[in-house]
Amino acid sequence: MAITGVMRSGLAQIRVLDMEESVKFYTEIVGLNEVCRTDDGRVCLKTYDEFDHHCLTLRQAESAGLDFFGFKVDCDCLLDKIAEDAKAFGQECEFIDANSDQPGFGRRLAVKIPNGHRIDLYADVEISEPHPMLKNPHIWSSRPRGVGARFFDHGLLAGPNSAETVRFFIEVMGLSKVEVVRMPDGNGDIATWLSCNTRLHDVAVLEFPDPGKLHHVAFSLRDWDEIGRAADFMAVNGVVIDAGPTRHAVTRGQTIYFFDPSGNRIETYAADFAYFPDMPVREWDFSELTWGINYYDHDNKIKPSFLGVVT
Ligand code: M3P
Ligand code: FE
Repeated sequence: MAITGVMRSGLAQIRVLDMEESVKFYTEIVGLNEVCRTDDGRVCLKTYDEFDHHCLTLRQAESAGLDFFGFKVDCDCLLDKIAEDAKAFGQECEFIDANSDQPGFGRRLAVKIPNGHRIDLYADVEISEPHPMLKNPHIWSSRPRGVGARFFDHGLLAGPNSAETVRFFIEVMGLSKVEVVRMPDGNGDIATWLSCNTRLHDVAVLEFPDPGKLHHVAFSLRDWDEIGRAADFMAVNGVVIDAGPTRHAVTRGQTIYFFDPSGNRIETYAADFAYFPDMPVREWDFSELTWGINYYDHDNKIKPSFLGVVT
């Protein structure tokens, strides 16, 4: 399958309260590598298995949360087309200069989407060290640290106007709807999972009263074995786990949710089936959501923090 157009989600900038404590968490616990720091103090990080310059930028601020969520497109020329389509859809957008706040990135198109989030689109990204070996490649050049996050995987964006947000992702950005959870009254969807490649999802959208809220950013692990080892590592190191290790029946992903020191929720996630755009949409009734989220929960209870805490 040729993956063209919008290729994958691959960048998030999140706000943290204490930079040094956060860098320690993301490097030693999550296992990201620090790539660079900007003049204004942002820290750029990447997983050990990525080529792109970085996938996570930390910005120190007074409150935690998500500044923007980014997608890589296959050609810089597509940014102009998406800008036109986004404006026609009724969304504000602006271009951000190459190599400005995100070192190693070409120009970006920042679009405000209907749920109050900002989506950045970019095409040109430099390769940074360390990256996967290219010549007679070993599986890694130095042993992954911490839980060993492999790759940027997805984000769950909470906010109002989910239906319009999903329509934007599909009509302007070309994503496909993979799975939905219906509203309690069956009118519309409370949550939608969307993909632009063969991943289960690149982004998910959750209906929530406050705009621009982050439920979580997820990094992939390979399988249940890595999820289990990650849970052990988190427990030994006193990481605050919000949910898991468990499996979602929605997406079938194996998962742990945990909090960074600023209260941003992070997920380590291992998907177990590939998505293709000719697959029909899988649909959940709201009444089945407890086991949809936590497959092994027979008490039909979800921790209130899991659905209530966002940053
Ligand atoms: C995931 C996922 C909620 C469901 C979350 C699901 C918050 O994070 O990766 O499939 O209802
Ligand atoms: Fe997730």
